[in-house]
Amino acid sequence: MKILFSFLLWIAIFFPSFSNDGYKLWLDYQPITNPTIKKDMADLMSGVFIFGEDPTYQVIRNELNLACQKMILEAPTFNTSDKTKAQFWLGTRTQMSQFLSMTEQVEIKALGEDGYWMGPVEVNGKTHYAIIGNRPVGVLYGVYNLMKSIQTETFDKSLLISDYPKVKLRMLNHWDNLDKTVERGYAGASIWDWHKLPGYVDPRYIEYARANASLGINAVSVTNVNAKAIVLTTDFMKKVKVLADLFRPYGIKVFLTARFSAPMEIGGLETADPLDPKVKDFWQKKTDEIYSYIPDFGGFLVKANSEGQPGPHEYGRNHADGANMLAAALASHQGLLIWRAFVYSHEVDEDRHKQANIEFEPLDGKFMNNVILQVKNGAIDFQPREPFHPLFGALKKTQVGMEFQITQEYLGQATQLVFLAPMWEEVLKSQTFTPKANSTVSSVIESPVSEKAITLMAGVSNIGTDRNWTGHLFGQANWYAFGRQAWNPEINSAEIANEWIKLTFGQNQVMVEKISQIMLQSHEAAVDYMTPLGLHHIMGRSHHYGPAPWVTGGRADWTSLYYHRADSLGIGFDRTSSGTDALAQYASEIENEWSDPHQIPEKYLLWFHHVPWDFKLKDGNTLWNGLANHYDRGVKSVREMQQTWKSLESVIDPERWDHVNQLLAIQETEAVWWRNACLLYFQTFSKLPFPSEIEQPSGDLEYYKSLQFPYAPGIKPNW
Ligand code: BDP
Repeated sequence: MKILFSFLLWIAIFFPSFSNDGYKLWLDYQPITNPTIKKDMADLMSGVFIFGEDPTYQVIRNELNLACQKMILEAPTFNTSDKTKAQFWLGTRTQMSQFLSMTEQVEIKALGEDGYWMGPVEVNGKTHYAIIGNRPVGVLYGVYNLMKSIQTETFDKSLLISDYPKVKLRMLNHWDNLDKTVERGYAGASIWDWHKLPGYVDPRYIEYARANASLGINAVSVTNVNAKAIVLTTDFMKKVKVLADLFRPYGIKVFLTARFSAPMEIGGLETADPLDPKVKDFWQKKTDEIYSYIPDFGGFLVKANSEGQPGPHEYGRNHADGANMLAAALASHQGLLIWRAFVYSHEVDEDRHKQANIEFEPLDGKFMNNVILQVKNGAIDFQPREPFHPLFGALKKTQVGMEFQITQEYLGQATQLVFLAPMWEEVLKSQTFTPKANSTVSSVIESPVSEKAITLMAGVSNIGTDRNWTGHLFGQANWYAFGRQAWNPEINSAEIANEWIKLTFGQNQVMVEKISQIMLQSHEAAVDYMTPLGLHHIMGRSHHYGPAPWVTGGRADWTSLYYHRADSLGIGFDRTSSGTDALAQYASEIENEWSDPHQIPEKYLLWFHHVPWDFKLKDGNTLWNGLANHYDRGVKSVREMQQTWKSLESVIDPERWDHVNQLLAIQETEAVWWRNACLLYFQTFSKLPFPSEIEQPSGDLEYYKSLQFPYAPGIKPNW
């Protein structure tokens, strides 16, 4: 056995370039080369004592087994009888209370349900290294943190570390259809095999649970928000139960999307009116039935009266009537009702930007306390850059949760490397100035509005059946970043990138710096070559792949023209008081500053202002030249990313290097396409020449306009 291990170690050290398809994500434990860390890990693992029994402790044992065999090429020794001899203790505060001082106990208790405390504990002259939580899942989170510190070679056994999540519900929203297609999914099919469930349990479900738990993600909604009523049938519940049972030891709760009209579709009723007693009864019975299968079921996620989905408006009721009726059915089970604020309608003659606030502000304070309003980061729709949604701050008595989109619907889908953490960080750090003078988006989502309120951050998943889970290998970094930011919305993007790179590619310092550089420049690059200076929603119709600022016809708020409003005088959407006045939905500090086209941060200029082509930008350029410069800069930035990646060929395994290298070449082509198509199109309005210092947009606008993408993934094909 020893010989085999030595052989494997030898191979691992001398052939780091073994093929790697990315399946193991950031949990691909590698042999530790740092002798001190290796010894410390070996010492710890030579005597592991877990206090008590719990299904989560079995997960911990499995993880330690796997990690040790990979990292130190030895199995851990679980000591089950004599804790005093064990080096490494794991358990909850109550299980270990007799060994902890009062101060330690108070400190650990304050870390809450999911927090953990780790470090040396001295008992009768012997030092044990301990990981302690208030619940077993806290211990599990501590174990993942320990593994991370060992893998990244930052472990220091003398340090006391404690941490806890700032947001209670850290949730993935899958937009997975029941036929295995994924709405806006770019990584293959849905990982949920509803046909083979409940009988067949795909081992991938466990890998999925591990990955989420390693980030602290503790909730998943498994079905598309454009929901089907069949999800609420008994047969389906039996399938979901299998997932819920599997995920429970990993601390993950399951949610389902509820179709508002289900009482009619599967309940035989003639109405879905939320105030109708028969409708209430339908939902109560359905909810009770789900809880009979899944006692810790999380609750429902609902998209209603948006993009054609049914909702309370059909019956003259408002969103609070709809949400509260479902919340009442869940309340006795401690379930949550997550209601989406992504509502807009083309029948309403109002700027789409304003519609959610118009609907929800009058309802502030009217929701039950187990309702969370899930608000997208911006008021339009997951654009490459959006100012924060004005509902953050505007609602004071309603719990609002964040919805980010991890899948890159508008950000290059699976052919582009765009690290989203900087974009999310920008939103989270935005000052809202309300409800408190020093409020930010992150403080709003971290603060419960009442004693019982639950805080939430949700991310629309980018996961599919591709071997590497996310289509583009760097999509994994976005899944990772979402988990880290949901745990701690204050964390900075560079730190997340650094962790992910080390866990994914290893410790080579030069490589870490170079990849980090690529990741941290990638979002700004994408904004530059797609939608600089506040442009938005100018992508291809329906599939949203590639540039199409010319889209017009049909429903106005699904066209590009509606958003960029280019004409012979200038470009941009006037949302000031002389336009739609969407700015009035923000705090006066923001409204005042942003109403002035010379004061608003330039990145939001065309989002809120229609300005002339010769408008002077801060750097002295005209708007037209500035726009051209941004588009061109975006392309150049991608070329830089490409060159940096090429320089890493010798230090990254060929399979992953080549995968990313090929995709960066596509990204470069797509960036050039974006720049050319947009500039040639906007030039038909500005009638101005391109600045001489940029690479001149080439190609023919009519050609760009004629391009069709029948194979674009993520939506149901219409052929
Ligand atoms: C948009 C997507 C659409 C989703 C919708 C939503 O294009 O497919 O159904 O958001 O969030 O971004 O409900």
